[in-house]
Amino acid sequence: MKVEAITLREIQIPLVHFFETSFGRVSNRRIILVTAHCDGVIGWGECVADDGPFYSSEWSETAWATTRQYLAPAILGRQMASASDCVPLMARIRGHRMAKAAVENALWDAEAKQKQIPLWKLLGGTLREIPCGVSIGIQDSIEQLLDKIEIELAVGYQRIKIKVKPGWDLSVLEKIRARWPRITLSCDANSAYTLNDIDHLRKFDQFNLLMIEQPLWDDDIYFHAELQRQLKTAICLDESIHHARDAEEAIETGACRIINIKVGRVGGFSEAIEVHDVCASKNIPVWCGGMLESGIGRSHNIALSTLANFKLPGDVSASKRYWKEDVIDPEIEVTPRGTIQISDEPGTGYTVREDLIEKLTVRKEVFGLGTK
Ligand code: OSB
Ligand code: MG
Repeated sequence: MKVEAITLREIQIPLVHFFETSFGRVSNRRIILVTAHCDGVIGWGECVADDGPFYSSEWSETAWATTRQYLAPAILGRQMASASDCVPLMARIRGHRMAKAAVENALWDAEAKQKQIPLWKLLGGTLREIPCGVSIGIQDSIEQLLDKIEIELAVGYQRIKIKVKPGWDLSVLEKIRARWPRITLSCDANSAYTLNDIDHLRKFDQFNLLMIEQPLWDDDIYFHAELQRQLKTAICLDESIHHARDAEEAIETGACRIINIKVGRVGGFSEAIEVHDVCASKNIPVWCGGMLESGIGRSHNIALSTLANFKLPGDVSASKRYWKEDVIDPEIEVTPRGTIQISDEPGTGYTVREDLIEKLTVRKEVFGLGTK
């Protein structure tokens, strides 16, 4: 396929409910979307970068600038046998993985549509139904959090993950466990602790958690190994894993027993599959993380979650938990078993609502062969 044009677009959408982590609260999402126009087919990709450099150093503006100045020119007009051929074309550009992922995933989407096969099959997936969990942010009160957990359990979600930080951790977990001693529960610190907190972190062991996600620094692997040696609870790494070599290093040093794969964080589907395969070969289960994506990114997360080593429930949940109206049709729905059923339709199985996206667009730029 040949990339004839790339469209960059920024949409803004309010979340149904604010989402708070140890690094801050968001109420509105500002999302960069990429469309790749290839041989008459349009593929969509979503950049998961946030509206500020808080989860990672990448954010909306760096993604926009890097795509317009480096990524789009690197692939425009290029003939590719498959979407993954864009990886070497963009390799000279260091980092900027979320920006790259949006471009690469748009090409995978286009390729699946062109070949008239489901994206999940093109990625090498096999699972036909994927287990779903929810990530519940820090709330204004513990009572509010307990109410939210009750609602999500009633819907059928298979795993509850709460966000923790110093001051919103042990007492919260204690209340949850007092009410639900047996649910599958995990927590995500988004790097809120240091090794000075080791005695404090050991107290998390009493709650029988499925995992504690990213307790220490976002750029660290080595000291997570030190911490994992002192914890019974499995550590799961999110922020620290940027590519398959990071995954290998984390597994070999014993820094974690579980890995969260976010396709944006690792730079696109090709690298996500590599991370998945490394983990599979070393018997480390993975699950698919979320970044408060619109339906476009979410549908890509669903496709990725069909790979065989996605053994744990992911942060892949229903559209209505995030948006009054999602940008895809049908919206993503979860069965009473807490699963998402995988469609046999070509592409993602969800249609992008271009009319709605047009209404939500606050900025748009088209790069064609003439503008190269
Ligand atoms: O660490 O997994 C995270 C959201 C934004 C940034 C980081 C994270 C998250 C989530 C939400 O946990 C997952 C989702 O429901 O999309
Ligand atoms: Mg996380």
